[in-house]
Formats: sequence, structure tokens, C-alpha cells
Amino acid sequence: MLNFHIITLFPELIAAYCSTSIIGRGVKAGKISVHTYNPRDFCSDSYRKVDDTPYGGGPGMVLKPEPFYAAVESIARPADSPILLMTPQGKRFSYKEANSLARNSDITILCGHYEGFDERIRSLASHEFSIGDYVLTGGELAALVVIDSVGRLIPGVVGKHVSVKNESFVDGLLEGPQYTKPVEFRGMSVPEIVRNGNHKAIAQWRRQEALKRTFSIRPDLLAEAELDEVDEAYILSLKKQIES
Ligand code: 6GU
Repeated sequence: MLNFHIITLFPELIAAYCSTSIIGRGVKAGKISVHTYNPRDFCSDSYRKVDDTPYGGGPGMVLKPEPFYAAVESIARPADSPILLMTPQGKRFSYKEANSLARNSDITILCGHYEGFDERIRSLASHEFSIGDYVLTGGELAALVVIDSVGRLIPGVVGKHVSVKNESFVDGLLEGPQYTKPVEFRGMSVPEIVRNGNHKAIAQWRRQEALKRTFSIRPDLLAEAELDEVDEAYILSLKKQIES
């Protein structure tokens, strides 16, 4: 059981996604839980003001620290459990982080907002993550990326657990092509090799296709991937193909 605690000004966004599809099923099955906390509910003033003008001047508003601290302090969570701050300034979130986060019983996620937040909110966080090199209007989509990618690693959330083992990034490679019926569709046919039932040949072909795709789309991943001598020899042949 993994409990997510999401601090957000837009709890509806989190609730809608997390009640649907595979993550929704994981919640209903009691494998994960997703609780939301709105900083607006933790304001002490009657206007429920979560932002204010920036010191030093300038355009826009800045999220105030008090409601965020109060929201975090209201959460029933182990004192040493991670608190993630989702911002474009964070470390790039990847499969590696998802995997290590999946070992926790509780994960708290703070969603920032386009206008920026008081620097003292950063002190609440144990980790700061970005999901990519672009700017989002708020941290909610990024928090959902964490909930989804970590949540699906919890046993019982994804239907077949073997499918988690065979996917992209587990062995550091992109997943190769897959096919289902029909054999022939609009002039595109299923490769002969996956139709003939020779499991050893199919496994070799799949490995080569994964290597080929990774080599052409994400060559940076090859440096970290788990490769044996057969893989290395195949990559060398791909390099030679380009040179010739
Ligand atoms: Cl985590 N937040 C925002 N606001 N923008 C982002 C991001 C996070 N990751 C990439 N862009």
C-alpha cells in the first residue's frame, strides 16, 4: 500500500485522473491511496489568500509559505517520508527515481504554480523534480506523472506484472515494436519472424529491434543500458551501417 499526499490549489485535477483507468483501479483495490490538501483551506485570514506581491517589486504574485507549511504539517505521514517539490528547476524525473520512490509507504507532493512560490517553501522538500525541459502552468500534471509512474510499479496495480518487467527503461532500452491481428493492414504486414513461433528467434529479434530503436532515437540511453557482448556487436553493426 502506497499513500500519496498531494498539496494542490486544484484538487479536482488530481481527483479526476486518479479515479480513472489503471490508477483508479489501483485506488479501488486498496493498493494505493491519493489524498489532496488545498493550501487555501489552511489560510488563517478570512480572504483565504494564498499569494501576495513579491518583495522587491515586479509583476505577478508569489505563493505564501504559511498555508503550504500548515498543509504539510496536517498530513499523517512518517516523519522521514519523502516530500517532493515539482518545479521546472528540479532534477529530471526518470524511471530510476520512480523505482526508488515506489519503496515508500507515503509520498507527499507539493504542486507549485506558474507565478512562483516563496523560496522558504523549498525548505519543506526532500526532493525537487522537473518532468522535462518545458514550462507547465502548474505542478499538477507533473505530480500526476509521479503518481502514475510510481503507482503502476506497486504490485497489483497493473494487471499483469510481467508486462512491467518487459517495458521500456527496465533494462535501459526503448521497447521495440509489437503487433496484433490482422496480419495484413493497409499494406503494412506483421513481420514473418513473430508469426512463426520460434521463441528463441523472436526473443533475439525483439532485442535487436529494441537496440535499433534506442540507437536511432535515444542513443544517450545506451551508455547506461545493461548490454552483453551480443548486444555490443549488434550496435557496432548498426554504426557500420550508418557509416557505409
Ligand atoms: Cl515539475 N512544474 C512546472 N510548473 N513546469 C514544469 C515541471 C514542473 N517540469 C517541467 N516543467
